Amino acid sequence: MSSNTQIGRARAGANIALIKYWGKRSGSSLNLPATSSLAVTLDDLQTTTEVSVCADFSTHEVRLNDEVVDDPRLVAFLDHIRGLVGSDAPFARVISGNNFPTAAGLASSASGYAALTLAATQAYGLDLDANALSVLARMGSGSAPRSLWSGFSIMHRGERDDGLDAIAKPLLDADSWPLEVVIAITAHGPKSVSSRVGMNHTMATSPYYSAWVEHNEARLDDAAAAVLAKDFEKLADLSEASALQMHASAMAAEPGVLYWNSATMACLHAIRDARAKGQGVFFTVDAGPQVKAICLPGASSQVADALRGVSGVLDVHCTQLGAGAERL
Ligand code: 2P0
Repeated sequence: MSSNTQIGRARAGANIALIKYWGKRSGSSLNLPATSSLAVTLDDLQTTTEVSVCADFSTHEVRLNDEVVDDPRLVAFLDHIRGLVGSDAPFARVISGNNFPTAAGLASSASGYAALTLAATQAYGLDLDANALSVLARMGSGSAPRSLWSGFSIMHRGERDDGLDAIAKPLLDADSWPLEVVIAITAHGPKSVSSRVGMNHTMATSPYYSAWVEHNEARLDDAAAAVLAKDFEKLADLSEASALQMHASAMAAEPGVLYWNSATMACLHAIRDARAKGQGVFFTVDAGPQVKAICLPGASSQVADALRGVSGVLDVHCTQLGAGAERL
């Protein structure tokens, strides 16, 4: 490798939204979300990324989990960062790895673009503040800015056309309320419909889409207050409603976007049953068939045992809340 190679390295945890993002503001190419969202960053599901930039490279090249990826979205993202440096800036080589399944409904694009944002800006020598990093990460993936922060964060939809206020802000760090997360894997392999395709199709065809946006936005302030007050029951009610209404809007699209399988539904009932018996747990489901159970500190091992016993559950992972993305 040439001696004028510059390298950046970073890691980021996946995040799980409790108040969901599903849909974009129309009429913009800046990937602006239609709704604000509130999420928790996870400790154990990590992306680690190294970016090298060098005048000898004639194109961008990306390797994910040891395989070359030909993804126009990733190339456009790298080109955008390169353009911030100058039209004669060098190309980048990216080596990235997830310690968890990619594109399976476990928020790999969030941790991926958060880690890539930090590593690429370091390699290109760009000194950006937290808000500018958020803007950049959002261009890659609307959920990615949330992974820049520890514990609980809010991704604001923003009002400006230039997207400079569509950024994530920290709400409460992981140590201040160490909730636990149990993930029930109900299918292996990538999901059938990507988040981006699923949300665009919902926007275009679902009669419930506008109701979803209106109700979800109204819920965000209450959820943020519940986090700050550590009011688990309130957060549970708001989060389950957000997840179910997101999926209801997607299912009502034409044709309907159906991410769940029968084990997904069985897990939701198991978690409802556990909660009815007094356990501190609630569910959320993202764009895929996996179920995430959010648990009060100390409650996850009992919840994990219950989910292991659900027919169709293939695997169960437990994780704590984690730190925000960082350079290595
Ligand atoms: C969320 N999801 O709030 C929601 C719930 C999936 C279901 O954010 O198009 O991969 O790259 O901005 O960030 C997934 O959306 O979508 C997502 P793009 P992204 O976690």
